[in-house]
Amino acid sequence: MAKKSYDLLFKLLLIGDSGVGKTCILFRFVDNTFQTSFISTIGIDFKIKTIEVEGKKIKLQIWDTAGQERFHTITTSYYRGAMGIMLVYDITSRKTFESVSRWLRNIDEHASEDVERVIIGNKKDMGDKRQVSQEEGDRLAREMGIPFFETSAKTGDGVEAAFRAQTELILRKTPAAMAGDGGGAGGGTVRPHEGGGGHRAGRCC
Ligand SMILES: Nc1nc2c(ncn2[C@@H]2O[C@H](COP(=O)(O)OP(=O)(O)O)[C@@H](O)[C@H]2O)c(=O)[nH]1
Ligand SMILES: [Mg+2]
Repeated sequence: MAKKSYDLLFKLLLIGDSGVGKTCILFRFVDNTFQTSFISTIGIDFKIKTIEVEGKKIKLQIWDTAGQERFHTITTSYYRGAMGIMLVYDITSRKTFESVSRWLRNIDEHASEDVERVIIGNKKDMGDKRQVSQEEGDRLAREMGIPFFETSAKTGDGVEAAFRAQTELILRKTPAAMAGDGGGAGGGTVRPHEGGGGHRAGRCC
């Protein structure tokens, strides 16, 4: 039988105000392309990219909103099964930065309790229009205990690093039996929060 082309499958989500560049980040990461126009109406569900982290082939299924964020109608169904959330704001729009705490509350309400979060300040290529300093982003993220990255979907700067960090966070708490060499069937969706093995990877006993 053909060998599975990946070891683990992680479901990630992009979230944040409309126009911050979520869809562009996804296209940059997966297809290495950039669109200058709004593409939020395409209504894609998710894109797939497999990356290798710590010797494991990890298939990332990355979900993008179909514009529901404009109407604040992101609910439990969007968050279901998510293991990681990339919360994006736009460094050229203070309003979108101020929304971050609201999105964090939304995540608390609707997502799994132990979902891994990363905060992203996007459009760092637009330094001349910057309204939120890197220090401010850093401070907020540190207060919340969440990793922080500035990115540019336009140049690609920081995008890969943010997804890698997110993936490593999830991998770290994946039960050792699933993440280990030759572990199980070598695939399937891993939901650490359903594993009942506590937070950190269970190299227990
Ligand atoms: N200069 C610059 N523009 C960006 C960047 N990311 C997105 N944009 C632009 O911002 C607008 C909104 O992007 P989009 O991905 O549709 O935002 P979404 O609503 O969060 O999905 C589009 O015009 C993009 O071209 C970036 O990193 N740099
Ligand atoms: Mg979009």
